[in-house]
Amino acid sequence: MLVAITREVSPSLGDCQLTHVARAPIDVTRAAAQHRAYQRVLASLGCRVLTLEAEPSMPDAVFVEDVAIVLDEVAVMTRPGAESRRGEGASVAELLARYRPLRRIEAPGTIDGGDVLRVGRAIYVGQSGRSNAEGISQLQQAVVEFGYRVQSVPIRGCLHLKSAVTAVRDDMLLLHPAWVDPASFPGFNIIEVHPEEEHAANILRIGDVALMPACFPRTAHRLRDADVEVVTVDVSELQKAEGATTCCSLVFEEAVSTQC
Ligand code: CIR
Repeated sequence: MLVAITREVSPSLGDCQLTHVARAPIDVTRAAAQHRAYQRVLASLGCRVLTLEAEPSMPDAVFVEDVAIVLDEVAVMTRPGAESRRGEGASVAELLARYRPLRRIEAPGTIDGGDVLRVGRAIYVGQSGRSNAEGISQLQQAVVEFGYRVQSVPIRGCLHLKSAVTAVRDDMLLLHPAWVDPASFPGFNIIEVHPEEEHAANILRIGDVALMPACFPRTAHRLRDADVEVVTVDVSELQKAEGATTCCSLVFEEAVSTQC
């Protein structure tokens, strides 16, 4: 069974961090309705959706992906690059501790979960404004015993690595070449986002399904042409906060067999 940890939209979402997106008024009521629809889609795709209470004093707390990296064997609590986001992890850690042993990124390390792309035993981490070399090194030390290879990847012009690239399947990536070099991912089949849909690379993979924002039909078409099942959800208000589909959940297998 898949579990999806989510958190209700904060009433202060309009005061969110923004780096590469111009500030526009956010309709928080509409954002909350879109978030509930997102949760319903996760449930329809087989996830048991857990919902943490909103954090009124933490505008970005709905973006739970950034505060933890959940692997089969362990969860690593991050130390987000934006100071305003460092309090978001406590309640997520409390919940995650029921499912995984926890490790932590410590100061001066920083990592945002949005920079972490896991494909099989490979973990790619974006060298972004949010994730520094010390954080990436600590992540490497936290997971090496489980056989993961951590590799840092340069990005440009976007917030996180997963703004630029996500995995559609274990052998296939959806990628925006202006933000990350496809050569960083040798051996993968690469689908590029449609040039007029530069924010379209962030898909949430649930089994064989790619969940993506509804506003990127031409990239969705490219995925369907590659035989990928695409489900869409309208997250337009969350996109104004520089979020998309991966950022609003932490999805993982509830129980992991440790038997060979
Ligand atoms: C931030 O700048 O931290 C938030 N406004 C958006 C975070 C989105 N996170 C993600 O895509 N993983």
